[in-house]
This record gives sequence, structure tokens and C-alpha cells, in this order.
Amino acid sequence: MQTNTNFKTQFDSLVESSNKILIVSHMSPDPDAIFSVLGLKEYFAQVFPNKNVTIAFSNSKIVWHHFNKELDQIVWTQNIISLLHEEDLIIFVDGNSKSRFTPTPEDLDLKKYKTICIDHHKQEHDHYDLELIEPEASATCKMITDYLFISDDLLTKQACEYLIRGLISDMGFFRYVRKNNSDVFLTAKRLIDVGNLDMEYIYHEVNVMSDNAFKIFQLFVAHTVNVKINDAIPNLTYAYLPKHTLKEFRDMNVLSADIFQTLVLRQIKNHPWGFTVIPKPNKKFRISFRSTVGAVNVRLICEKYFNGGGHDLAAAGTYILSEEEKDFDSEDVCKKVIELIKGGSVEIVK
Ligand SMILES: [Mn+2]
Repeated sequence: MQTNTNFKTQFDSLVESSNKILIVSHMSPDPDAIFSVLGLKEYFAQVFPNKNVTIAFSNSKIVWHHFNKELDQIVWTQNIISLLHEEDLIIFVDGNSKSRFTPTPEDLDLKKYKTICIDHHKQEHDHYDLELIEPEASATCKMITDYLFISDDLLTKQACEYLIRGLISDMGFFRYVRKNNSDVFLTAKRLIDVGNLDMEYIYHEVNVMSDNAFKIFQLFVAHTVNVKINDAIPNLTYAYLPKHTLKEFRDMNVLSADIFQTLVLRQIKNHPWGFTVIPKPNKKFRISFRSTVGAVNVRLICEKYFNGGGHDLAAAGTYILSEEEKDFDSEDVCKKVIELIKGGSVEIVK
């Protein structure tokens, strides 16, 4: 097992011996992915202010009303591999298999670089020179706080603000806390105390909706369906945005989907899990699941059918229309998802 100082020492010495560093996180980034890289950026500003560091995602730019300035400092590219020239160190965060970071994992030869991975996902992982992979950890932001920001002097207010947002997002504002991960409160306490943070403000800011986001939220509610599949599978709720909303709202729908998932999915009595479907460009749909203990393991579903992944209780992936499905709208995709779930076997989360 890694001790905190031990990991930091190894991390720092790999960084020290590198000239050009690339920090990447997973495609379809969630708040833990975004704030992990921003947290690392703060760490570098404190400890390695002169290192040449690039932060990038293989993803189109995310729209996030509060953090647009920060998001502009990130390189948003089709494929992070196109950025690799003189880089000698790659740091992977919030994912541990290279297929999470690039659409062409076969083109990324990890042996050509020094590599570090900090992550808390469960699946089979690739190998890195320095690995900190703890499936029980609540969030990558928590690991970065505990293992790198080991002294309070390193924790700027800015770092605390970033890291707490990633941490509470993966913890569903602490709804996922159980005996095995309740130490998340200790990390949260440190971030709140050192950063002098106010949770009420952060809760408001994370869940606040612009006029357009609220319109999307209303559309989700208008297209919500409760389903009973069969006796072996707990009832679920699904909701979708019709295809025509893509032009109108662009990237905003992901943000509203998040809020809808938090406020509605799993909150309808006897429907302990569910998913949302939103249209993306190029005949793609983003499928995002939420579940609860006693309901279905949604990570396995996303890995098996939707080329995605995540956690047992919160996971996402993509559905791409085949030639004969080219006229499908989001509702047809929802029915397809139900069909796949019905046809396969599901695992219940204990
Ligand atoms: Mn995470």
C-alpha cells in the first residue's frame, strides 16, 4: 500500500526529471475529471511553477457557466495523441485504461513515455510507471488532496475550491458515503477549513440553472417514463431530450442532465435506478445511468453495451446509430436501451 509521503516523493521525482508534461483525463469529462486536472494545475503552480505543462482532453469544449475561464486554459482536441511531440511524462487522472483518454488507444504506446496514473475506477487497467489506483476512494480529487497536497501550506483557496467540487460531485453531495469510504468527510473537512469554504454557496453554484438550463430540465421532465421490465430487474425511470434540441441547446444539455439526474432519478418511489439519453452530433447519443444499492450495477451495463464506464452506481457511455437505425430519435434509443437490458443479465449492487 502507498503511504502519502511515499507517493508524493515518487510523483515529484518523476516530474522533476521531466521537461514536457501532459496531464489528461477521460473523454466525456465529469466534474471529478475536470477538477482533478485543475487541482493538479494548482499543485504544479505551487511546487513546480517553471515546468512546461499542458492539460488536455480528447473532447469538444465543455460549457460550464462558472468555470469558462479555467476551461479555456485546457486544450480541447479530437485526440490527445496529436499533442504528443516532445512530451516525456504523461499523467493520467480519473481513468486507468488508455481507451478512456483517447479514441484511438492502439496508437498510444505507453512504453514511449514516463507515465503516472491516479484513479479510483474498478475495471482492468493498463500499466503505468507510477500507479495510485484505489477503487474504494470516493473521488480522484480526494486522492489528489490526500496524496499530493499533504501539507496545508500547499492548499491554496483556489485548490480547495476545485478539489471540493470534484469530490462532492462523485459523492453525490455525500449521498454515496458508506462505512468503507466515510473518510471522505475528513478530506472534505480539511478542504472546507483550509479554503474557508461555504457548502451552501457551493451547492447553489453547482445546481443553479440558467434560463436555458431550466428549459432543458423541463423538457427532461416532460419526457420522463417510469418502466417495469420484469420481476428480476428493479423498476427504472428514463428521460430523454428529443433530437431537435441539439441545435437549440448544444452542449448545455449535459449540465442539465446532471441536475436532472441528481434531483429526479432514483427519487421516484420504487424506481431506484434509471438513465437519461441526450442527442450528440454524428448520430451519437449520450447514455448516462444512476443507480442505488439494491438496484442494478450500471458500470457493467455501460462497459458492455455503450463503450463507456464509471462506477457501480453512476456510469455513462455512448450509443451510435447503425445504418438501419439512422432515423431513430432519442425515444427510440431509450427503447433500444431497455431491450438490451432486458436481453442481458444484470448484477445487483449490494
Ligand atoms: Mn471520478
